[in-house]
Amino acid sequence: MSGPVQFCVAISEEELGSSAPVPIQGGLINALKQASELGFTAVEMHIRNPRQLDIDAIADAAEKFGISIAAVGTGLENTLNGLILTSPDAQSRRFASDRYHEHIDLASRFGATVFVGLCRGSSPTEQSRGEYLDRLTSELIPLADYAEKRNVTLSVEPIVSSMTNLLNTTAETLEYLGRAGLEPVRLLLDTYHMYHEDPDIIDAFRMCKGRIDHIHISDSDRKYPGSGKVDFAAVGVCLIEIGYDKAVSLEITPYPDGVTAASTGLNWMRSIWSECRS
Ligand code: LER
Ligand code: MN
Repeated sequence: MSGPVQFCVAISEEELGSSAPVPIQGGLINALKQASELGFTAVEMHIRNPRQLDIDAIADAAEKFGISIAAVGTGLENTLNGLILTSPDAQSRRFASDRYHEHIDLASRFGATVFVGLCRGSSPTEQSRGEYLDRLTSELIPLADYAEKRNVTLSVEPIVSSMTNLLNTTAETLEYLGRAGLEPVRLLLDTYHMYHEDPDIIDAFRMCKGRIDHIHISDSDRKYPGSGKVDFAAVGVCLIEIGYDKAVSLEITPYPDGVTAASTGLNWMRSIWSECRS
């Protein structure tokens, strides 16, 4: 039987808009306060550039509001800054890798996991997918080693094929992580991507037992759980069954507004976890 999960929510420094799956946007310090007041026990910070942040102020705020920082999200480094770990250009890869070192340093302050999501980029053709995945492996091995020495994990997220053609299903991502040197790398599973790519979400969670470091909760429409087609009651039962005891994090659009989305999602998560346990 697993321990209690942490109820977590995505927050950002930037105003990202209504289509971004981050419910509490526009200032990390204020977001920490708001997330704590809403009843979350953890946050994941979506970071555009670690160097632009006052890390001491963030650490102080997290302590003051009694909330932990479970994860560092790097997707904005791709969507806003164009970072690509698999770029054919060595200098671009170097730049992306250097930035990942900074994210790992930031995460080490909080014992957080660092996501590998959209920064993996996409292969321009089907034929070059293998070459791109090989480059991803070459970048991840030293990063995972650097992270491990700092008590940080890297979590690779399977992502829907409309956003990338590298690692879409949970099964192929798990198989990819079987490559030599990637043993310390973990999984971030997101119910939105799983709904669209996996033949069966529950089977997908089960096959990853013991290797999942973080979970994104998001319905099939990227809104709060209960708004779409994902069977979250079954997800809750499965996560308890496989002993998952880390963060379940709302990575959802701020619909109809951020606070309503976050609190509706939190109520859903609370009811599912308490019902599954009773
Ligand atoms: C990032 O965690 C993610 O799920 C992607 O869809 C980027 O938004
Ligand atoms: Mn996600």
